[in-house]
Amino acid sequence: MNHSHPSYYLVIGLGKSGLSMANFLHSQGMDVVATDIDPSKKEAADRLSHLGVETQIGFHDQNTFDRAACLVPSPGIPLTLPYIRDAVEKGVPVKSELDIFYQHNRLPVIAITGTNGKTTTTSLMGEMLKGCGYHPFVCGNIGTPLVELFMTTTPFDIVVAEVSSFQIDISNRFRPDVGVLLNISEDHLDRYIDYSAYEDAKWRLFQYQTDTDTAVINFDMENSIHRSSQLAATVMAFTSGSADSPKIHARIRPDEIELTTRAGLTRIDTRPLTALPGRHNRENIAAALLAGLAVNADLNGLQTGLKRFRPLSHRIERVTEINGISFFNDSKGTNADAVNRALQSFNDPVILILGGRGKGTDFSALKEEVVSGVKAVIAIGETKRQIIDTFDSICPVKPADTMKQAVQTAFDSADTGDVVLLSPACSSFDMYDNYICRGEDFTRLVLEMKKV
Ligand code: UMA
Repeated sequence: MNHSHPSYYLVIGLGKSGLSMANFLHSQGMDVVATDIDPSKKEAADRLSHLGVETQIGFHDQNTFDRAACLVPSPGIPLTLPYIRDAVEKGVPVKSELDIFYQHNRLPVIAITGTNGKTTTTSLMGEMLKGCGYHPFVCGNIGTPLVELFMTTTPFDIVVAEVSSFQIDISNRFRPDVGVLLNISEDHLDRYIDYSAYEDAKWRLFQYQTDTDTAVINFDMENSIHRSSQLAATVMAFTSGSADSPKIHARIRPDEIELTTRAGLTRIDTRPLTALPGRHNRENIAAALLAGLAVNADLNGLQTGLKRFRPLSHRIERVTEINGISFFNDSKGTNADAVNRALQSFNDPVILILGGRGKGTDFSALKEEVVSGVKAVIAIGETKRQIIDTFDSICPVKPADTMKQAVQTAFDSADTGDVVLLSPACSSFDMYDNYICRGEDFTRLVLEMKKV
């Protein structure tokens, strides 16, 4: 290292988030060093080197961590990484992506979190705001790093950010004008000590809000009414159940959402919204409507955007039909709750392709839905053994070594009228680069099989 004075920001990880961050900090005139443990990140690093950013690729050097003025880890990198832990012990501060964004941002921000539905709700929120004439910058965990806002010339007027617990976890300032918490269920238990630590991370979204901000909260979550009473922000809640509180502004019914606005009660018929089926989607819609009202968006405009919205790929996405068997790609279903929600969307028998890299998830949370609607489970990936052990006594479980074999076995196990569903309850990293590659591979294999 040439840096004799600890004046540089050390960006750790050169995935999507780190690469944008390194570019942004450099554009702000900061001295930046970027490091990634993966040697294949050399190409990305070369582009930074051309700008004058020093890079360390294929290794991490403790000395570089210890001498930094500040560490900026990518969201996927935990603070327990020994290089980070050691540097922090020596007094090196950590700055989060969210805090750096917050420090430079001047636009109103709607930040959306939750275990499931946050990507759908974020993109729906964007579409609804467009329906009102806004120009939203839709960003965050959904795929566009937040700081990209500062490197574009497009005149956006509001930010809609999907934020993960990983991002919230290490932030000490981030204060959204509107924070949305959709739901919390078991996930990422490979990163958190226990479920309650994960829950706390999600609730931290509201930590720095004041009484001029709004917190949109699902009151069906355990302890949510009590937790909400301790927040500084104005709470606007929604419920699908029988929760009772003056803070409830949206009640979700089987075919409609009852919305309480300043103008009184409005009923929104959800039956024509076939792109957003199921109770979980009605919850996502209710949350987005409340967040829109919190920024004073026009209800008619929000509904115009809602009607225009088209579902995202890899989320219970219909691929095709072969011999009367329907194939659905739900590669984004990376935890048990998401898979339960997907299974609840079908009335026909399901052949479920399950497995991948485990995240400490307990598959037995799926047992009830598997008993009631699954004809066979096809087990793939590193969690194959665990899946066989969990379901063998209640349903036929067939192991497959590749996605191709899984698709073929699922097809062979299905009859006309059945559904083949890829909804793995696991991350994809044992077989693919990410859930998108997994979903694309599944789709490709199904379409190839159709040709045959
Ligand atoms: N790395 C190191 N050292 C380590 C470990 C990793 O250098 O010890 C490097 C890896 O080699 C890799 C980089 O760190 O090059 C990866 O960083 P990352 O995992 O943060 O991935 P990014 O590509 O920056 O993507 C992140 C989010 N990823 C995670 O939170 C895991 C993306 O969310 C997000 O879209 C993107 O920033 C833009 O903001 C993805 C995700 O899976 C979709 N999120 C989780 C979820 O939705 O459940 C939270």
